[in-house]
Amino acid sequence: MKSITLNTKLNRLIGEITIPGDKSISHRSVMFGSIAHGETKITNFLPGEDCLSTISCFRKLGVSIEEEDNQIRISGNGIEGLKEPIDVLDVGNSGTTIRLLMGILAGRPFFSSLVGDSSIGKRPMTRVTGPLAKMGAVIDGRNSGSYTPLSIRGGKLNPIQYELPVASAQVKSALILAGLQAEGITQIIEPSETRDHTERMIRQFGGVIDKENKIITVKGGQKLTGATIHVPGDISSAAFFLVAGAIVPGSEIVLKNVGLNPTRTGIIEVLKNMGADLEIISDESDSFEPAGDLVIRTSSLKGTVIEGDLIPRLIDEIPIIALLATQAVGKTIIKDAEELKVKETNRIDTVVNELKKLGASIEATDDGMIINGKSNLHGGTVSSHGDHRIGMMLAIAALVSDGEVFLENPEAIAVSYPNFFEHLKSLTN
Ligand code: SPQ
Repeated sequence: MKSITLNTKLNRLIGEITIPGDKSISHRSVMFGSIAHGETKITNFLPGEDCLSTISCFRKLGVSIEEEDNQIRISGNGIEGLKEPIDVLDVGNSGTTIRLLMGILAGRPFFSSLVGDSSIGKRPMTRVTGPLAKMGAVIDGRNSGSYTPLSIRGGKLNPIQYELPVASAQVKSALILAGLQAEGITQIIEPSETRDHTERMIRQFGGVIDKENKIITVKGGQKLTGATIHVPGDISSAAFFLVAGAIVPGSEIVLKNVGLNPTRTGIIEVLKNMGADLEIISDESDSFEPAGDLVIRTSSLKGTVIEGDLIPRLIDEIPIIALLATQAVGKTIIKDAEELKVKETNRIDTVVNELKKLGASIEATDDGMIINGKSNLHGGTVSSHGDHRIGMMLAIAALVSDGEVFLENPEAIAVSYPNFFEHLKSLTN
């Protein structure tokens, strides 16, 4: 699919959708199932391309993984059961796969090599390879180990006390996974709290990890045991329909099974601050990853400021929040979000350039963007630039644009939301 013509201005979106499994949690469930002893059963797994890359890498490491619909069964032989791969490990488009996998491979006494697509080739890896090398892993790669292709010869690891220079759940998780294999106690200090799925997953697999005041402590040599994991829906996927429901006139959308982990719910706070009519209608907060059902209705919106500790809690939602801000009255300022520059694309530049093509009043800043609303968007030709979140944001933008919107490279959306267009269509019938 090279390009598609998207729905143009719609009167309303009505209906109910069940949000597919969380990408971050799906990755981690396969990783932990693969390094634990015994059987792991995963339900509501996200069959997005990124998570399938994780499965393919662990199969190459000798793990038996069966897939049927959205259910996965893993027969784990412990982390010491992983085998030297005879082939390169291809992570596709997935930053989570490569960075977390490096944390695991750093402690394994064998050689492996990692590659990914052209977007992965531009994403910085020193943030992970640097501290892992300090722990004792031998890592090399293009530009002195900064970029893929990368090679790792793992082995005995020393524990580390490490203050993260950027708020990144991927770096934190890679160091936790390496720390689980080190001889002693590893401590990681976060500048701002990031998603804590790795920490929750360790406990679910019978391990111990402590967290106090942004300091995470993990002991090496723990034995993890296979578990049953139910993956809640991905709030980052739900975000596209939350925004669609808020900005398409006359809408009411019920979103079932949305993950409500507090380290991920920044989008809910922003929508509420901007005046959205959003309600949590049921909430299962006692499960290992909280989830619930939400309803969103159209309302008038006002600009806001998004900054500081809130940024890591909604980092992947910023492209769709930028669209939301074009439909709000007044100025929205997004700052402290430099990390957007090193995602699947430079998401500051891509969001600003693509939304400008549809008539938005939006400017890039060094660490974010400034949006002036409310704008009447018009048709045009836009591109996902191979970035799933940009593709979905533009598909939602088309719903409030006058005139046809042509989206180039829509296939990128399958990275995290393979049935996105089916869900969108079901709300327009
Ligand atoms: O996996 P990948 O490609 O890095 O995916 C993205 C996304 O938009 O889906 C980022 F581009 O999400 C990251 C997120 O930005 C997933 C993630 C995780 O599962 O740990 C953490 C965040 O990245 P980081 O660099 O802040 O740790």
